[in-house]
Amino acid sequence: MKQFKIFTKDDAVLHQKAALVSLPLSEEKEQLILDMVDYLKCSQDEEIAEKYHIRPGVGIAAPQIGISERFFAIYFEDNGKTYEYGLVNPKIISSSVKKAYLCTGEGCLSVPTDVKGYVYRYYKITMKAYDVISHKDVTLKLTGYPAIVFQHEYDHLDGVLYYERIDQKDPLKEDPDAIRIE
Ligand code: K2U
Ligand code: NI
Repeated sequence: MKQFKIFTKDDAVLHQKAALVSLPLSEEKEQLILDMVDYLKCSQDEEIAEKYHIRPGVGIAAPQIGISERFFAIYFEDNGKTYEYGLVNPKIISSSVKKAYLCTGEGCLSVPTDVKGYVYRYYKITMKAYDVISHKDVTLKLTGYPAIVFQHEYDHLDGVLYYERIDQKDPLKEDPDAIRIE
């Protein structure tokens, strides 16, 4: 497993708008993104995570490893489906009016201390990107938890951290029109 230095909210790279990646990808960059996917897989294995002292993650974006470019890795299972992607220059091309939030709130590998509060995001998104895993341009229609995860990573490319989306005056405010994801 390639070990990465995880940059934190105190590092400027987490607060910048990342640059588009020139395509076609170099072999090195392709391998780096594959290593990021592998890192996520390893982070979800308790033994490996303990051995390397890494926090579990379902996604990791380039700025979090100190690279201000527009790509992120995804790896998680949800409702029997595996989401394994290395997305380059992702773009949200449509989104629902309906919002959703995780009832547990969110966390972040780059934010050592969790910030309590609901993070309202689009319930549904359509995202276009080049995917390193399939070596294809993909159009992903995402709903619910998967949509939340991809938006969290997409935010990193724009220098936005999840706690910036929490209502500081009323962090646990329940929007009755939003879908609460358990
Ligand atoms: O970007 C990151 O820091 C990775 C986050 C992604 C995340 C997405 C949606 C909501 C919260 C966080 C980490 O995966 S946070 C840790 C984690 C691990 C397993 C499941 C959920 C969250
Ligand atoms: Ni994060």
